[in-house]
Amino acid sequence: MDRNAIMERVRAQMPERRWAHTAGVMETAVRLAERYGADPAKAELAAMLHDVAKYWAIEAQRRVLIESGEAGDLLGYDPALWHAPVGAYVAKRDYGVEDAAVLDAIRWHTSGRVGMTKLDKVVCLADYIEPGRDFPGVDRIREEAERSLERALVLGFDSTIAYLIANGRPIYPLTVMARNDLIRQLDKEADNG
Ligand code: DGI
Ligand code: FE
Ligand code: FE
Repeated sequence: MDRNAIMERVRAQMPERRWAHTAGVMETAVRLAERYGADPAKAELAAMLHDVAKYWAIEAQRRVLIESGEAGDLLGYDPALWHAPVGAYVAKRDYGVEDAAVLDAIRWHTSGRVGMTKLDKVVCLADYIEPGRDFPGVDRIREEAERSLERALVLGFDSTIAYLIANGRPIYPLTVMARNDLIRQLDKEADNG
């Protein structure tokens, strides 16, 4: 499938406001990729498909996770996390995306992971700061995104973790590990610089 065919089909899958979010993530991911040296075409494709499974019924998502072998420890955590790996699976199966780097950026866009690639970071951060986003602290993350991809993403994870704590929700441990890993990278950079 070519770019426009994928775009139209993704759009038809979701309510118009989620498409507006997706379009915002695409635009922001391209800009961040150009700014920080990731592949803009891959960033756009990953952004286009990142929430493709967001509106699937939870039971359908559970089934895909189990059948695809992508479940890992996710079934024990918030179903809001599931659409990311389900999206990667669907991007490959239904949209013919073969690029492993693009599929990874989709797979890890919600939780993050240890050893996030530049592309993973760009898509994950774009998801936090696309123009339609409005949550406490988003402008500070947008400002930081002009200076440091990693520092901005740490702020993004901080806001999610703080929100989960404020609401008495469990935290998926990989999100904490992803945040710690980014801080480790920043500390190492500071030592070398
Ligand atoms: O799909 P989006 O709404 O665009 O954004 P997303 O893919 O970042 O989904 C985030 C949702 O997942 C958000 O409502 C918070 C929820 N969530 C629940 N537990 C965790 C979590 N997100 C992260 N990163 N880590 C968690 O432990
Ligand atoms: Fe998402
Ligand atoms: Fe999103």
